[in-house]
Amino acid sequence: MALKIWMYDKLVDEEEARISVFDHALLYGDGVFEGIRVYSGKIFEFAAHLDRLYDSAKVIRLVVPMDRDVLADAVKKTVEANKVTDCYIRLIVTRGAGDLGLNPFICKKAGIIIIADNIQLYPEQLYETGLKVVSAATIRNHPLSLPPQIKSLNYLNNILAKIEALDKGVSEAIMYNHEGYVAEAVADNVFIVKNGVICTPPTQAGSLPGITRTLVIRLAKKENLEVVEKNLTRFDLYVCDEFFLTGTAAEVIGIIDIDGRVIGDGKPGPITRLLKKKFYEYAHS
Ligand code: PXG
Repeated sequence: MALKIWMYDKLVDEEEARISVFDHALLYGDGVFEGIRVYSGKIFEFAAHLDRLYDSAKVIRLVVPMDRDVLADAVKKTVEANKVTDCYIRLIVTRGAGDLGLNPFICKKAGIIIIADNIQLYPEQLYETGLKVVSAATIRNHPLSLPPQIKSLNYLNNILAKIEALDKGVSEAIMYNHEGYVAEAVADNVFIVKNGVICTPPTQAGSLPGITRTLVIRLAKKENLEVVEKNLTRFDLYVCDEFFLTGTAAEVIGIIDIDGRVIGDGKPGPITRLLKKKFYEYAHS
C-alpha cells in the first residue's frame, strides 16, 4: 500500500510527496528532524522529541511553521492514515525554498514533512550476539562548529564515520571529540559498565542528548544501579566489563568488540540484558 505522507499542511500519496529543488534542506542540509517510534499505537516519548525538535530549530534560527499542538496533531494524523501501530516516524522541518545562495532568511516558508513507515532494525539475533565496532578517525563535530546537540539534516560527519566502519567490515563506529574523549556512535549514544557502575559521556562531550539515553539512565536508577556521566577515553572502552549503545532505532544493543578488543566474555553482559528487557517492557507497557 502506498504511504500517505504529510507534506507542508496536508496528507498526500507517496508519489505526490515532492519538495522544491531550491529547498535549502536539499541544497545545504539546512533543516532539522526527529526519528520517533510508535509502539503498540502510542507515540513513544513524544513530548521529549517535540522539545528537542523545537530546540534544534531555535538554534539554527528556523521557525517551525506550526505550533506544537498542531504539529503533534499532524504527526498523529499521519500515523493514523497509514494504519500502523508499530512504526518509525521521520519528522522533518526544512528551511524551505530559497535561491542558490546561502542566505536562509530569503527562504519563504519552512516545510514540514512527516513519514510513518517501517524501520529496518538490526536482525534480532544481533541483540543476542552483540555488535562489533571500530573507533572512527573522523571526530564528531566540534561544538563551536555545528553543535552535536542539534539534530540537523546534515549528517555527513556521522556518515564519514559510518563509511569507516563499513570499510572495516562492521556496522557501527565510535566517534571521539576534538579532545579525544568518547562522543557517541554514528546514530546512538554510548554506555559502558565498569565494576558494576554504568558510565556514559556527558552530552557536552559531543553527543545528541538521546531520548533513549535519558530513559535508560532513568530505568537503570530505578533498578538501583549507579549511573555516572563522565568523560570516557578509548582506553576506558577497551577495558570495560560491558558496553552498549542506545537509540531510537537500535533501542539497547550490546557491543562485544571494539578495535579487536573483546569486551567481557564476548557476549552482551547481564546489565546490558537487564536494561534491554526493562526498556522493552517500558516501551510496550
Ligand atoms: N546520536 C545521534 C547522532 C543520533 O542521530 C542518537 C544519538 C540517539 O538518540 P535517540 O533520541 O534516538 O535515543 C541518534 C538518533 C536511523 C535513526 O534511521 C537514527 C536515529 C534515530 C532514529 C533513526 O538510523 N538517531
